[in-house]
Parts: sequence; structure tokens; C-alpha cells
Amino acid sequence: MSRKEAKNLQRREFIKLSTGAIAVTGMALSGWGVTELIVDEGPVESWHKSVCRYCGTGCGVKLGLTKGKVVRVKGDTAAHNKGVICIKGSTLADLTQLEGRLTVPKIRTEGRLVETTWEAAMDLIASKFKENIELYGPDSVAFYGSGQLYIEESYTANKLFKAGIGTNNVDGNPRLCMASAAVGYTQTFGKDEPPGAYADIDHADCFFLMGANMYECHPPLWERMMIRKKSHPQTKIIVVDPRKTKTAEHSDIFLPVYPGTDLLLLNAMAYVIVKEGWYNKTFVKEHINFHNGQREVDFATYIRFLEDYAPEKVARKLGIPPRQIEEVAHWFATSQATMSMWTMGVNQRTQGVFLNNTLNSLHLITGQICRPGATPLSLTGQSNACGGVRDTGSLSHILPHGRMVANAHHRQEMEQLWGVPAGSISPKPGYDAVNLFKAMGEEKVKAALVMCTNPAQSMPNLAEAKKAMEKCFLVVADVFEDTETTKLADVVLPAALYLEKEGVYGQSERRYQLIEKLMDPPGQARSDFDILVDFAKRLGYGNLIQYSTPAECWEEYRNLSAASKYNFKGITRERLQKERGIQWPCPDENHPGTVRRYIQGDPFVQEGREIQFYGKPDHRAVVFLRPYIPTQQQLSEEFPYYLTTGRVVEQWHTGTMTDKIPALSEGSGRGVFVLHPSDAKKLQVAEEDLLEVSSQYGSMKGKVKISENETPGVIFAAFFDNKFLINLIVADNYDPVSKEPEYKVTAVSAKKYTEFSTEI
Ligand SMILES: Nc1nc2c(c(=O)[nH]1)N[C@H]1C(S)=C(S)[C@@H](COP(=O)(O)OP(=O)(O)OC[C@H]3O[C@@H](n4cnc5c(=O)[nH]c(N)nc54)[C@H](O)[C@@H]3O)O[C@H]1N2
Ligand SMILES: Nc1nc2c(c(=O)[nH]1)N[C@H]1C(S)=C(S)[C@@H](COP(=O)(O)OP(=O)(O)OC[C@H]3O[C@@H](n4cnc5c(=O)[nH]c(N)nc54)[C@H](O)[C@@H]3O)O[C@H]1N2
Ligand code: SF4
Ligand SMILES: [Mo]
Repeated sequence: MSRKEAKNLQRREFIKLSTGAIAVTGMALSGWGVTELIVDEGPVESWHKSVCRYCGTGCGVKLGLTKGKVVRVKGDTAAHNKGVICIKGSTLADLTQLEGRLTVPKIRTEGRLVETTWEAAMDLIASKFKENIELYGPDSVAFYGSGQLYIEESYTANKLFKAGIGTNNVDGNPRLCMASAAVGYTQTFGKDEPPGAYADIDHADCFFLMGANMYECHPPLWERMMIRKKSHPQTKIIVVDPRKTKTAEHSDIFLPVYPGTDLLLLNAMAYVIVKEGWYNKTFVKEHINFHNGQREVDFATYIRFLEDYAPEKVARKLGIPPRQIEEVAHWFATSQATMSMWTMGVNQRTQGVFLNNTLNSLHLITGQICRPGATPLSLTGQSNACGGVRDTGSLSHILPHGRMVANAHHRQEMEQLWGVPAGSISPKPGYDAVNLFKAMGEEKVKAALVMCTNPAQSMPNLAEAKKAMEKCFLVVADVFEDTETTKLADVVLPAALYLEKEGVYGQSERRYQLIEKLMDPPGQARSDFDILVDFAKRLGYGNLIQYSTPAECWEEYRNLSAASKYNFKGITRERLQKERGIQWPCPDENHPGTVRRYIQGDPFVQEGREIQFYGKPDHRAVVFLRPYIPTQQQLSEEFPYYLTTGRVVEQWHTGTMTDKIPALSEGSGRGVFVLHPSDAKKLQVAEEDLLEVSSQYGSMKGKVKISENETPGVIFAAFFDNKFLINLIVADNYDPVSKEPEYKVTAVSAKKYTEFSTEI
């Protein structure tokens, strides 16, 4: 089949043609393998080991090059994804050849972006930053980065701003995504990042999936779970999601909770587990402390706390019958090995941290942890949110390798490691994403460098965020010219795309993988790394950032890790070149890496100890008593529906990369409001009609799509379409601790939109 014909395939046919669910395997090349359908034919001159550009699954891929161009992509059978990649990964070749690339720096002059030289652009940026720092202090400037930058890039930006300039105003899109998971792990175990690994999928016989649409967002992991289920048909898959997603369709037990209520479910499960005696008494005694948020409490207090959450007391609010809560609690506690996986339905919530704590707690009280297949695994969104941002400490409240800005000892350690004078790192945490944009609006932050992210489409309460960006001196480094954020920029910098530069990615399971440079960037585009090193020099921090290549930066960074419990000193560049990713801790060059933490085999667990939660001073993990607090977004007469937002399999986030690839954009269609037939009937709308949806933040019009899979009263919209900026009406409430916004729950009204309705 030719490439053109392949592009004409309809979405469902396309998906049907892929093997299994929607994932495709490198091994399927002889048949109808999707990789064969959509890449250029012709001889391949050389194959190269690489990693997919997009999501936190971190699939290993093989890229076939001919005349310096990627012409073929296949999943790497030697990687953890065992050759399986999804539809986005299979179009990586197209990504490297897209039009609309930025090739020359531009400066806004009389309202228009006008081409300029690197010299002029970088000079202007440096002088604006310097001027603001001198006049208003270091906290008047900021870096807003991304879980898609390489480790060396985020590390450099973080070091420059925190140790050099002296501001902790370093944040980025992982705040919108992983902050609740990171805080959750840190509070429970004392250290961020999951204890387990993808390999646990091969051992679990109960999967508890909450607020995660793995079928569309982590397809190879979904596929791995399906393989497990095929060989062990008794395996139970439980899905908790207000919408009957593709993931839910394939589950054994589906709990369609009302949006925003499911901490009630987790506490009710704990209630049943304790009441029925399904908890693990030895594990509780040896490895757990109980804590109510203020102080340690005893087990009896925990039991009393849970009494408010008896299934019959919470069932109505949850929208789930009590019997089903009991059934799920039973499977969770009594299966041989239970594995939880969760993503944005849990993290993007005003109770995101409490939900993360409680998920971890369920594993702890049942002892469903520290064994193959038994583990709480938070799935990562972006390719490098873990390695690049969480591990390097590139958020406004943290420092590298689990250190906190607010901790004087941690600051001192980093000052010594970075060789800067005592007191260089400010004790004041910087702005988190939502408040960073608010601070731009209030002209407290006057100059910002935005790199590898598109906040003018992805931020909640978008109208306000966009207005704020207009008030700030905004520098945007992107690969494409036409993003919503470049439209607002004062200076635009052309960045090199992923295979046009080298660097390391770190994914969900603490696995670091190297991506080598395979081609030159177009025009004058430069890597984000080069831009940052140049910027540091111009600001006068050449002494602080002495390295000039990503490899030299990695050398500094891996050595630095030895002073922490992340220790990955043994992950050298040479090993990364040869091996298929290595999981930290990995303290020396002969160490094979660590699949599971906190158990014998983890280099930080003492000899003779089977399990040791060494992140905590007394080596015990914490079960928190976390009460359910309803979201501020309550339904009312004025706003009787819930809007929830998320993703579709073919598109990546704001669509700048994927929406330009016809095989993907034709598959997804355009941005729409998806509603249940009963709501469509109530609102008197048919498919394709226009609907006006309003929240306290604004109004939006869009086409209607009707689906039995939506829950009555819940409207779904994806956020990839820049002609349908759903975030204009999405609430910007956030979790009080993680500061992650609640993209998943906005109370809205809806009415049919006609020409006539505008005149009323
Ligand atoms: N195709 C594709 N894959 C991706 C991405 C992409 O853009 N496209 N992005 C990557 C990134 S950065 C991320 S963060 C992940 C996101 O991966 P997911 O979190 O799986 O994706 P989402 O669609 O954002 O949301 C997941 C689910 O949360 C549910 N949800 C909403 N409200 C609630 C609630 O109150 N309770 C519960 N339990 N569930 C709720 C939604 O109905 C939705 O099905 O995907 C990664 N993978
Ligand atoms: N309504 C709603 N909004 C959401 C979410 C949701 O569930 N619902 N989810 C949130 C989450 S979890 C996330 S992670 C964010 C993602 O939100 P964003 O980060 O804003 O979205 P992306 O499309 O990934 O933006 C990446 C940008 O970097 C550019 N780019 C690609 N490669 C490079 C490179 O190498 N260098 C540079 N400099 N630029 C590059 C791309 O062209 C693109 O403009 O969205 C958040 N927003
Ligand atoms: S699952 Fe994620 S990493 Fe794997 S191929 Fe798809 S987008 Fe790429
Ligand atoms: Mo994300």
C-alpha cells in the first residue's frame, strides 16, 4: 500500500489494521504492520537506536536513515516496549520532515515578528533580563520549561536560574501533569519516583487503573497488560473513570464515578479492607506509620477515620453501588499481585496529592508492594517529565535529586556541589505555573524564557494567561513558527527538533535513555542546550556553566547524583550508547541498574533487610489519613454539567507536531464537545450542531459529537485543536500543595447555538 493510500485510511480502519489493540509492533513488518503502511518505501542505508519523541512510555525505536532522512520507524524488540509502538510513534519519520519550521530568530518590531540574527536576538534577551534583574531583583525573571526538553537542557536552565541568577522561578508543564504524583510519592516514601517498573505488568493479576486512559495514552503498556491477561485469563482489570473510555470498554469492572469524587472510593476501599481484615498485619506493623497530616497517629485512629467512608455512606455521591466498592476492595487486597496505574484523572485534581497518597496507602496496608507485580505506578505523561524535570529538580519548589528549596541543608548541599557561594540559592520557592502566569499579569515577573511548551494553548483559564503573557517580555523557543505562544512572543528562537540534537530522556520507571543526533537542524535553528549555554555566558555566568556539550554536561550531572539516593553515577554516556536504557539507582559502572526500589537488590537497602523505605528517617512509609474535600467546581442551576478534558490517541497535546501529519489529524478529526445521547436530547442538539458551553471563566462554541460512552451530565473535550481552545473555559483551581490545576473538573452550562441565539 502506498503512503498516500495509507493516509486516506479512516481512523477506525487504521486502528483495526494495527495489531492487537492499537499498538503496532516492529515484528509485524511482514503483514499489515502499521509501520509498513505509513513510512516511505525504499532502501534503508542505516538503522539507528533511538527513543520515541512523545510520551513517558519511552518506547525504544529503530530509525532507518537514507540520505540523511528518517524513512522508516519500527519498535525496537530489544527495548522494554518489546517492539510495540503506537500510532504517534509510527509517524516519527513524518515529524522530522514537517513544514512550518522556525529557521531564523525573530524580534517583534512595531507589532510584527521580524527576522534577525542570533547575535541581535541573544543580545536583546540578555540585556532585557539583566536590566530587570538590576532594577527589580532576580525574582522579576523566570524560566518556563518542559518535560520534553532533554535532561542536559533542563539541568542547565535550572542551574543557571537557581544557582546563578538567584531565583527559583523555574517551572514548567510538568507542574500541569506530574506535580501531584511527585508530591504524593515524596510524602509517602520520602523520595519521588515510583518504587516499581513496567516489568511488574508481567506479574500482576489485578490492575487498578484510575483516571488513566492507557488504551489511547500509553498504548504499548496497555498492550503489555493485554498480553498478561491473555496468558493469565483470571487477571482482573478495574477501571475508575467518569467516561467509558476505550480503556474502560476493555475492563472487567468499570466504575463510572462522578468527576471529582473518587477519593471517596479509595477511602471506602480502605474501610472495607480494614473491616474485613484483608490488610497485611505484618506489613503494617513492620513498615508503616500512620499520619493525619499534622502528627503521627495510631492504627485505631486510622480505623475511626475510615468510618465516615463506609460504602453505603459514600455510594450515592460516587455514583457507584456499595456492592461494587466491596468487590473492588476484595480484588485489590486479595489478588496475588495488584498493580495500580494512574495518570491525569488523578493528578489534575484539587485533591491530586491526597489521591496519590491514598493510592500509595492502599498498596501499603494490603502489602501489595515490594513484590513483582505488586506496586503503585504513576504513569508519566511526557517523554522526559521524570528524568528532565522531577529528577533535575526543575520546578520552583525543588532542587536536584529530591532536595527541597525550603530546606536550608538541601540548599547548602547544592551550593557546595555547584561551587557557588553560600546563600546563592534563594530560600524562597518560586512561582508555580498558574501563579507564574498570574505574576506576569501583575507585572511582578517582567521577562520570561519559555522553552519547548505552548502555554498559550495548554494553560487553564487561558484568556487570563494569554493577557498576562502580553504584559511580559516573552522569549519563546519552539520548533514551529505558528504556535499560539509564538504569536505572543517578543522574541522567537528557532529550536532544533529532537533528532537534530542529542540528550538523555528519563521515563516513568527511572529508566534513562540516550537520543543521538542523526541530522542537522534546518536553517539557523539551534538546540535548546546551545541556546541556554549561550544565554548563560551573556548573562555573565560562563564560570557556572563551563561545559559546552551535552556529553560534558552529563558527566557533571551523573557525578553530582552520587551525593544522593538517586545515585546514577554508573550510567555513563558510553553505557547509554550501547545499552537499551538503564534504571537508577545505578551507583557504579558495573551495576546493572535497579528494577524495583526499597527491596533487596536496591543498592540503598541494607544487607539483611528485605524491605526498607530508606527515603524516611525511620525507614517506614507513611499512610496518610486524607479526608475527601469536594472540588470548588460544584454543579448549580447556572452550571449543571461537568466539562472534563483530555486526549485522543492520534494527537499530541497542543497538536503543533501531530496535527500537521494527515494520518493523525484525519484520524482524530477536529476538536468537538462529546456528549451522551440523553444530554443531546435534553439540549436538543444533533451531531455536528453547534453548542455553546460556558463556565465562570468564559464561553466557547464548538461542534457536537454524540457518544454512548460519555456519562450523562459530563461533556468531554480534547485540547489539541488550536481552532477550538477549550482551555478558555477550563477552571484554574489547583491542588493546594502540588499546585497542579484541576483540568478534569469544570462546572459548565450548555445550550444549542444558532444565529438566533446571538441576538437574544
Ligand atoms: N495520545 C496521546 N498520548 C499521550 C499524550 C497525548 O497528548 N496524546 N500526552 C501524554 C501526557 S503529557 C500525559 S499527562 C498523559 C495523560 O494520560 P491520561 O491521563 O490517560 O489522559 P487524559 O485523557 O488526560 O485523562 C485520563 C482520564 O481521566 C479521566 N477523568 C476525568 N475526571 C476524572 C475523575 O474525577 N476521576 C477519575 N478517576 N478520572 C477522571 C478522563 O475521563 C480521562 O479518560 O498522556 C501521555 N500520552
Ligand atoms: N484542557 C487541558 N489542558 C491541559 C491538559 C489537559 O489534560 N487538559 N494537560 C496538561 C498537561 S498534562 C500537559 S503535559 C500540558 C502540555 O502542554 P504543552 O507543553 O503546552 O504542549 P505541547 O504541545 O507538548 O508543547 C510543546 C511545544 O514545544 C515545541 N517543541 C517540540 N520540540 C521542541 C524542542 O525540541 N525544542 C523546543 N524549544 N520546542 C519544541 C512544540 O512545537 C510545541 O509548541 O498540557 C496541559 N494542558
Ligand atoms: S506510546 Fe508514547 S513513547 Fe511509545 S510510541 Fe507511542 S507516543 Fe511514542
Ligand atoms: Mo502531561
